Amino acid sequence: FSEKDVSVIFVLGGPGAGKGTQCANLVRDHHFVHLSAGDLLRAEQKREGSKYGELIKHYIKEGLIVPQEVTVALLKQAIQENFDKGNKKFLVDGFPRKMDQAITFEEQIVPSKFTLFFDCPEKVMLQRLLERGKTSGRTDDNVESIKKRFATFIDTSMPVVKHFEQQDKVVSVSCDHSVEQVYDQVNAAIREKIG
Ligand code: UP5
Ligand code: MG
Repeated sequence: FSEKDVSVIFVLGGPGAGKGTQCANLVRDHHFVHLSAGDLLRAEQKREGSKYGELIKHYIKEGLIVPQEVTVALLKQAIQENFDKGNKKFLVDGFPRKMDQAITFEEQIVPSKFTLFFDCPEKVMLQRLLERGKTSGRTDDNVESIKKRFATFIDTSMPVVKHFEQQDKVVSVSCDHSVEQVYDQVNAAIREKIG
């Protein structure tokens, strides 16, 4: 895709920072297509006949990053399908969370416009995830998996945020506030960058 045809905003931030919640607000008000890499992986894991089901299940429970070939292919397919229906604006949520994915996506699909980064203290994220875990049914919303997700985020995903910061392509939002207060910041960032 060319950057003229397709706008991609990466949405990054720790586990439970509120990426999905704020993306839903942006879909409502700005008509983005919301593609959560985690949701795409969970759907692929459940898909009958998927050869990656067991692999995805293991990586998610362990808080590890699924090999990029799987995730990039799922995203590429989802972008193509939505593009064919006339959609041009995409929020890519929870991706890229490893340097190799960032480079592959921008080379093989399209360069990102910018990254919306959700900055959130670990103890706030922990509390949110444990609360959600009571009803989410997610295999990774338990203390052991959450700790592993935090470690992967710091070691593997923060370098991606730093990489885009060096290109001056990151807008940070502070997330230890109500959903509405966070959305005010998100909305301001989108208006400024996209209009
Ligand atoms: N909540 C949200 N905002 C709030 C606020 N301001 N105040 C109070 N409560 C707030 O929110 C989490 C919870 O907090 C919800 O209950 C919400 O109501 C509340 P949510 O919006 O769901 O946060 P989000 O940042 O989306 O959290 P999520 O758990 O989805 O983040 P992760 O990044 O951990 O999960 P994801 O689904 O992206 O990835 C899961 C796994 O998939 C990864 O660990 C990894 O194993 C794998 N993966 C890959 O391998 N590769 C990828 O590219 C992507 C994922
Ligand atoms: Mg999410």
